Amino acid sequence: MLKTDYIKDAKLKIGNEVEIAGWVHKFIDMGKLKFIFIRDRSGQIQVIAKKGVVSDGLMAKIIANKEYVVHIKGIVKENIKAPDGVELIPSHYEILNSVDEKLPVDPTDEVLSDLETRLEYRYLDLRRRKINTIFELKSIIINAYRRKLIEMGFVEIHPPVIIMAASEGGTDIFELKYFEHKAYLAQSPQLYKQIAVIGGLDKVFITMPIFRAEKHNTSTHLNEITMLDAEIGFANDHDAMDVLETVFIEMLRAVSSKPELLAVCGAEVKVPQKIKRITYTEIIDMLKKNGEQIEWGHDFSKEQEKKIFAFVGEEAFFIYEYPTSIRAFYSMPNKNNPTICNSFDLMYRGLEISSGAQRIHKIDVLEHALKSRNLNPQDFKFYTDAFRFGAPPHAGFGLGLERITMKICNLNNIREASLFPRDRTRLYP
Ligand code: AMO
Repeated sequence: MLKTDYIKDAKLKIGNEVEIAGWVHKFIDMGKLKFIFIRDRSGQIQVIAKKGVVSDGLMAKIIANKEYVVHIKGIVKENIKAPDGVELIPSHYEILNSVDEKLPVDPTDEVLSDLETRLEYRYLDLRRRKINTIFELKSIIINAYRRKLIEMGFVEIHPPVIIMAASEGGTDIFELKYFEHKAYLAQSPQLYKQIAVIGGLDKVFITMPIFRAEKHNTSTHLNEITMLDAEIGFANDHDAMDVLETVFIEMLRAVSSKPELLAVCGAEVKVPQKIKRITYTEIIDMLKKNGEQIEWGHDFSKEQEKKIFAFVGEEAFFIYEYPTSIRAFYSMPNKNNPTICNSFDLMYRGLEISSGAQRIHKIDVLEHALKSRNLNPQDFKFYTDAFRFGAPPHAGFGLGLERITMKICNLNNIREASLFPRDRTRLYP
């Protein structure tokens, strides 16, 4: 390795020799004294640009070009005037790589660029502390999800991404050529996680990329996301909400244990003990009482979701028992009132971050549900056949990782929560 320590750790080793490697963040010329600030993923350190170690020629290059890649060996010293009271006295200074052109995006945050330019040069944007922290937090979120479900006895499975039938219905699906057949990119692992449960795996979870060919560009939609799914055998919608509640609280707890990372994003996270459950019908009544124009049976607009958040007054809550007509075909109609189904959404900070349901497990009800949505049961034969040989009642949910990350990190646009976002116009880089 070219370094003994990350800069954050090197700063704790007062009096010791360390080796660090990173980028030239900035340069300060105070006449006799010159300082170079070196940055890596963990932070920055002030390095004295000592004559003899840093030649005049080298120094001129560094002054002219931020973002040179350097390797420095030296002793860590206390200096109350330096940031964090620490600086590095170098004994060896080596340039590992240079910068060819003027930087199109400034990793030091001195000059801010618009989102489109930042995404174009993501490798430079990512060097910014806030931006790489978003992805550190995203990694903590997905790992908390995985860890908690494994602890609860779930098995991680890996369904296909190339599929032959739309898992969420006919629209919004990317078509592709699969040798001499027509195939699609998965909109979700829905049908496969259900088949896995019917197959006896009982409690399964998935983390995978999924694709939605939605044409509209919004600040909360992407065309490729990472979906976190779970499916549970011998369970109903309330059992699935119980699991989602446990795992979501665990995800919030995991990020709240890193306040220093949240602070970089200007974010704070409160961890609830319980998550309130409110029916769709109660929400409609609440909206109407507050003068909103909405009829029972309609889905909420993004604006209405924000208003609901204000009326309910909780950061996280479930809305359940949606009208059957606005939910996916596999959602189980309620046995006392089939116009509603045993489905739910999890709302967080005014945005739907997850949806789920108890599934239809009776073949006749399932075929009827497909036909009533103008879907051909023959196209779903690989799936519907599984229900003829002893399918247990089951339920589950899917969470959008980018939406959770966006809300936790206080981001205005979901693209910020995707390393290389795919939207209506962006397929590159
Ligand atoms: P649904 O289609 O509601 O449900 O998706 C579940 C969650 O995935 C996220 N999501 C998106 N995020 C960003 N951009 C998009 N275009 C996008 N589409 C979906 C959201 C959403 O809540 N199979 C069911 C889940 C289940 O019932 O188990 C499903 O896919 O956070």
